[in-house]
Amino acid sequence: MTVPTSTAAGLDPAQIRADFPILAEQVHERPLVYLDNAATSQKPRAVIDALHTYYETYNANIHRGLHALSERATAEYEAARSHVASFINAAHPHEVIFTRGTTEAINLVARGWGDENVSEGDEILLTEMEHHSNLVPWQMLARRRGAQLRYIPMDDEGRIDLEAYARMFGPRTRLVAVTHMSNVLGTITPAAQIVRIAHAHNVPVLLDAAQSIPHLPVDVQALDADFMAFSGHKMLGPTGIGVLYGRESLLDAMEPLFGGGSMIRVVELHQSSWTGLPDRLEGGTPNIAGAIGLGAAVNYLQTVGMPSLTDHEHELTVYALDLLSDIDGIRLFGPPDAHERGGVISFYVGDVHPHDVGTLLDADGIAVRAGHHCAQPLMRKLGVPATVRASLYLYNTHAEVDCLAEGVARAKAFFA
Ligand code: 7TS
Repeated sequence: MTVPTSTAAGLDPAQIRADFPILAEQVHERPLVYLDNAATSQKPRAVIDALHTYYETYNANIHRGLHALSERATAEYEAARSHVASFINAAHPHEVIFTRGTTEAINLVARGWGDENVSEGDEILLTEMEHHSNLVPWQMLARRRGAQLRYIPMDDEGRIDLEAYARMFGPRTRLVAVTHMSNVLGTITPAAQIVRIAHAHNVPVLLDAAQSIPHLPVDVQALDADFMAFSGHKMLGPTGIGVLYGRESLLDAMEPLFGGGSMIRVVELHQSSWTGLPDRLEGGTPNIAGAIGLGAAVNYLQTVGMPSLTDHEHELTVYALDLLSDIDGIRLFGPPDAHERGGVISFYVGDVHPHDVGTLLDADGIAVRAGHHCAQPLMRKLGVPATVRASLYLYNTHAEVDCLAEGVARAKAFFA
């Protein structure tokens, strides 16, 4: 693996960029400026190599064969689980359940925990800034079980009103499910306080950590979170692999969603019994290559050092907010103070439709996302149909932020 540079003065993006082959690509004959990291991140060579090596040298199914390749594949798959567990400081590797991504992880909890623990008249607390994948599974659960969804008051910049939140708890409150970082506003939520207040009422908390784990040091034990969901592809890993972290006692009590191979102890014709964690919740052949790739991604992030990655992104966010706010007629969403947020920057320029801004930026080789970002209720709250969203990661540079600001100013002038 190529060792990235990380010094006390911070990481060196030039050195980091050399590890990401795609960043040397041209788009529309212009150097690629990739600012769509909240949708998915690019992959370092260490991750691409881990996938190659698996398929080229030890591809086999896991936990089954008694042959050498299967033993190696099993060892690497389980090593990846241990890397992820130590990355988030889980108490045990078996508290890390591999899923397809955040969406599957949240659905697993809504079915496997929700169907067992939520009944008619019970309440689930959410926010209006959730990604659809931390909203629709709870709507489905509420419909199945006759439960109610209640929304924690927050301002337009995604700051949760903790006092109002604390007053929402009652005998019917069963779960709090909130994002740890908004994929539209960039707001970092006060997760530890949210958990502390919920636990005072014996209510568990699920954190949607899809946008936080790739960008912030996260310690599940310090946060005392009960469930946490995240996706490998947003943190330098492959698509099709993600994680449900769960406290052992909660995972143990959960019903499996997928019955099949690997998750059983004994199968009879009319009944079966389940095996223990983590296999019980991972029925069927998993994404072996994906998990191994995610393990390599986590190693890469640890070598860079999450604190220096966070510092670099913070510096770029301050710079980007500063440059963009100088553009006439721009409306920037999310907290203006970069200390309250990560590097996800949504905006609207004058009367120009976000899709038009996105198309013009693309012509300059700049990749951003324009749309509702799978957060339609939040768009409604903000009073816009869509936003343009630039999202930063460890390999982005000040020069790329300059390109973005110049591109947005040009788009504004073009449509004036
Ligand atoms: N939760 C949050 C906060 C997200 O940002 C996303 C994906 C998900 C859940 C779902 O993750 P998945 O990997 O299961 O799809 N967010 C985005 C986005 O903002 N643009 O594209 C995907």
